[in-house]
Amino acid sequence: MAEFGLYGLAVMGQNFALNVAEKGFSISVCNRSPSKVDTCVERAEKELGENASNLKGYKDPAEFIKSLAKPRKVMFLVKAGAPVDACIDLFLEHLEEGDVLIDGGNEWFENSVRRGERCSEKGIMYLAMGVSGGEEGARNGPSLMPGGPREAYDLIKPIIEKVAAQTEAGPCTTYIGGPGSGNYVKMVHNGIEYSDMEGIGEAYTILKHVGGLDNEELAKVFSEWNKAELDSFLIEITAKILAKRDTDVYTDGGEKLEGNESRYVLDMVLDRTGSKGTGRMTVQSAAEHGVAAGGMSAALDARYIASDKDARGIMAPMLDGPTQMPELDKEQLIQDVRNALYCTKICSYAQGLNLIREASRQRDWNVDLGECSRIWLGGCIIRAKFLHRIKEAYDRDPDLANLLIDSEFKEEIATKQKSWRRVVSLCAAVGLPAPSMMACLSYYDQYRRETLPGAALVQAQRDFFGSHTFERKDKPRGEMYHCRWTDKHF
Ligand code: NBP
Repeated sequence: MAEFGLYGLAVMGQNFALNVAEKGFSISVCNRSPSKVDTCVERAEKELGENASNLKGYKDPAEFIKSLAKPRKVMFLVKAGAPVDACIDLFLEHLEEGDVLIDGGNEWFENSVRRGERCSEKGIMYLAMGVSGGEEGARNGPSLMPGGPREAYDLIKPIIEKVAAQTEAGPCTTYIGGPGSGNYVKMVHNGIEYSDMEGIGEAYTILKHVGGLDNEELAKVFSEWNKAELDSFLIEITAKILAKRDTDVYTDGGEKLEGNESRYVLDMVLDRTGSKGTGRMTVQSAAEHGVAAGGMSAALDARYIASDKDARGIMAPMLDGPTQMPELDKEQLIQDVRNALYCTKICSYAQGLNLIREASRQRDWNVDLGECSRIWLGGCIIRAKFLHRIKEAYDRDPDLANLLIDSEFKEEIATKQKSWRRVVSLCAAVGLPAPSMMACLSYYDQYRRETLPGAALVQAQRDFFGSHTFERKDKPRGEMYHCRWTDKHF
């Protein structure tokens, strides 16, 4: 009898299944299209050596379920949305009270809450577990974010703690909280990923256009940055991308393009960015929770404008603006951009973590933000050394209102902000877009000001046209006033 079952053997499922088997657990696998079962078993034979026998393929879902030890633990990694409901329909009739169903997809958290309720009517425990790290993470150790009944988590804990990425701070998994919390934390992880990537894209643009750095120089700069405070997976791969010559490129069908060693592949990549929806969901959710997420929403907008390449082609020649780039001290510019990127990064994480905290508060998930930061240290796309420091910040003060006021991060921004302001001013002056750096600086400056005169004016405008009332500085908070602004008001 197998200890674990996995249904859905596309990119993520196959790799996750091989990972489970490699860590010494017996696993049964199954997929809607039977050919993927054969592929997975073949891969196990090729890649797992003596552990290959841990993995067994089944083409019939009923046989698949029968092969599992009770209480059964069945995970599916299928396309989010209707396919997940289809899987639940398929499995509920075969499962018994006390069994555990686990959805590892990028699902909207409220769907998981609904599915959890449906499963619990039959005594089946439902976990929704965010899996980060893409194909490579799934195969060698992802970051795993499970949410749902604690009892179900305890049943799979020994397996997922081995399968997850391992760091000095422990396996990259923890119990996140109640139903939906795992999806939510994974979703915000992806929102942060959007802003991290956008910030790096902005740094690259500035160094290329203003600094005039060529790809080799840029690759060196990013490699250098990867040795200190910016040390992260995304900076590491950026250095590699920058240095990669235009070879080893294939069509979607696997046909190799003729290589060209004299140029870089990045210079041939069209500036049209795609997105799959988790960034949009994060920004939507931030708006619904009333949490500022300017870094992430700037990154999302940047993707939309990037994907609107045709419109840019039409509008660019019509819109006026500066075109000359100034002569600047290259080394100073590199240092300034580095600092600006780091400050932007701190703000993006502050926004993402505050969003998780607010969602957690509203749903009593009790998510530990320090633990969230810890389990993102490995396996996932936003893995970064500075997450250790975020973890320490929440260890120092679990009720920390905002990362920006943690003693260490506060001090760092204080020393680096001159650079950040120089970079943002420079971009505004030369007409280079830097939406996330600019949005994050505004976020910082808004929290830096106890008094926001513009906010008072907006509230007065609301009262003028909509009688929305206002509080007064000279009266207790919560007491509302209305002005008869003109003789037409009453
Ligand atoms: P896909 O998201 O491309 O889904 C393909 C799988 O879903 C196949 O196994 C397919 O079966 C199955 N499926 C579909 Br489509 N409709 C089904 C149905 N009605 N009933 C049963 N099975 C159905 O796979 P993926 O890229 O491996 O991703 C899996 C999950 O993990 C997704 O939620 C994704 O968002 C998430 N995720 C992906 C990544 C990544 O890097 N790809 C990273 C992190 C998370 P078939 O073989 O019969 O068509």
